[in-house]
Amino acid sequence: MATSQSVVGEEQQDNKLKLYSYWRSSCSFRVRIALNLKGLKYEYKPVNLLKGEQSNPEFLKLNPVGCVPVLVDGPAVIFDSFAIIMYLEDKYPNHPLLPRDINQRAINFQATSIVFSAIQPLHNLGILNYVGEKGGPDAKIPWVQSVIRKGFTALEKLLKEHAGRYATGDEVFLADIFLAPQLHAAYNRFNIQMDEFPILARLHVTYYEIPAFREALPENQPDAAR
Ligand SMILES: N[C@@H](CCC(=O)N[C@@H](CS)C(=O)NCC(=O)O)C(=O)O
Repeated sequence: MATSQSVVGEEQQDNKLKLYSYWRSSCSFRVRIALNLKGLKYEYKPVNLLKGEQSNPEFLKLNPVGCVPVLVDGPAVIFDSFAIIMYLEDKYPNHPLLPRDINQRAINFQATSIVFSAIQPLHNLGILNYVGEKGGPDAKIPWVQSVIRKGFTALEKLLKEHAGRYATGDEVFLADIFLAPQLHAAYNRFNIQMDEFPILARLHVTYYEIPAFREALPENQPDAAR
């Protein structure tokens, strides 16, 4: 994986996959897992969220929302982790990320949606800054913990009926790609007590055994703060 230092002023000239990512971004982590599972090599383009590079005019041309991740695949520029992963699934069929069974697919979408609509957006950087401004810095962690606990309670109930070795059976699918980064953040950043969530706690351990997940870990990215 090649690395470049800045998003500013770079041309999109070649056809190599490029991923605009921030090491600690859970949304970028999802896409890194999907790329790795599909065996796709990509150029890593760091966007430093703490320095505000997501609001840089050059970056806003790629993603007007001002968020990572963004995938560039030749002329295609795609933002939003779910859209990117669905694009990868359609274009690169190697290692399908969705099961064929429609019920199992629906469970994958349900679990995925809990993470991408009921957990992560409620504790992203912008929201946390707002909570900190309104309630003081000490308000941030309790807020994140309550959001994650609520989402994990729903996930634990959902997966009780469906989990196998992985979230929705014995193969790695979309739900796992969304769960692993959320679990990593819960353990490593937000100190969530996991006793109430035995299935999720077991999955967290299992994900570390998969090379595609390990290589996508925040701490293994070129822009990781050491
Ligand atoms: N729905 C988007 C959400 C993207 C998102 O929230 N990205 C975060 C990092 S995980 C970000 O770039 N935040 C920057 C900010 O809030 O300023 C996705 O799944 O890609």
